[in-house]
Amino acid sequence: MANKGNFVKGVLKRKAWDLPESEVTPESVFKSRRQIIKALGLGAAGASLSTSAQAGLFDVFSDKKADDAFKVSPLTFTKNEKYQTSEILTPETKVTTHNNFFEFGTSKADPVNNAQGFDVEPWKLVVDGEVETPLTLGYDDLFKLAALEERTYRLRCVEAWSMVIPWVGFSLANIIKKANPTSKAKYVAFETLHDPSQMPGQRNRFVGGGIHYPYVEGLTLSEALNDLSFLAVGLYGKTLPPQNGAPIRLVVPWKYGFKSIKSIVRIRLTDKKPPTSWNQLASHEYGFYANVNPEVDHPRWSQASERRIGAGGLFSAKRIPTLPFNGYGDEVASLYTGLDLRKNF
Ligand SMILES: Nc1nc2c(c(=O)[nH]1)N[C@H]1C(S)=C(S)[C@@H](COP(=O)(O)O)O[C@H]1N2
Ligand SMILES: [Mo]
Repeated sequence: MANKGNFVKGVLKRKAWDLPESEVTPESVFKSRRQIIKALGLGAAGASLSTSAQAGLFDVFSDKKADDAFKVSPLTFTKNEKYQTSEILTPETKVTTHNNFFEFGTSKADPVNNAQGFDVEPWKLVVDGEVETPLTLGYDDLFKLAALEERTYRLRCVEAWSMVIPWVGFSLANIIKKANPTSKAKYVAFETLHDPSQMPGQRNRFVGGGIHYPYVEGLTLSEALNDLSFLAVGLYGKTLPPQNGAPIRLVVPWKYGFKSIKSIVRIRLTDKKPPTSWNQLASHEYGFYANVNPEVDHPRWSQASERRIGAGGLFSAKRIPTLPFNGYGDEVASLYTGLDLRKNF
């Protein structure tokens, strides 16, 4: 898909839709990612390889139905009335073309352009560690673990943009309870597929943004058992497109988006706090908790507001105030009583 000719062109002259991040996110965010690349000694090549989405399979400005092009199928589910919103949904074409999935490249258009060959069938998801009943689940099992429901959640990226997305899936608690945690279980560790043959970012540190793959994430057991913690197998009524984390991904709406790990192959219950990918890469910038918090700024930019992506994409996105716990404080604030959320960011 991405090819060298386009790559060279991309360095000199980007296509309109492949705007540099400096134009679509606060300048400081752009700098931070570049500084990480620089600190890793990846140099100019690292900064410019992110223009690999030059093939332009999907025009992020067009309103043509993106799902016609993706391998997705309709799902049967009920609407969970408790988790609906009067907010305007982010259009499906934006949800499926503006992505962070560094395994497929670091530009927002890279995942949609590079992930269409991603094979999710067969799939294997293992649930193990501190459990009485380890589980090994195949692709079809993922859709039968619990009755599928639709929930509309806000997704707030640490880069200060946000979306409103109707997910289809089930509470994470369902799968954890099926595995019967032992009394030692205190945390839940998650792991994304490691398959460099399918994921260009895992073959090449430039493309993958310097992350040490596989991408890993974690929650405390009480966070994981909170009803809001969700395993999504679909969005907008259909199975997940690869760029959104097919076939199964986590959605933790009160935390920054990087906690919502995609394409999960392992869920391991542990007695110790598990390592997490962004924290490993830059621990002073990305903590374990990563709760959305307008009062605790990222070291180099404010988290007090965010740009809500609507029909116009990032360019016309409205800036709105960021809410504590992304507006889910009633459900989750009690998980953190007695914890200093400035230190535990
Ligand atoms: N494995 C994996 N999971 C990931 C990421 C990633 O790069 N790799 N990016 C995270 C970030 S930073 C965000 S904001 C969300 C984006 O989800 P979306 O593309 O479905 O909107 O996925 C998260 N999950
Ligand atoms: Mo993010």
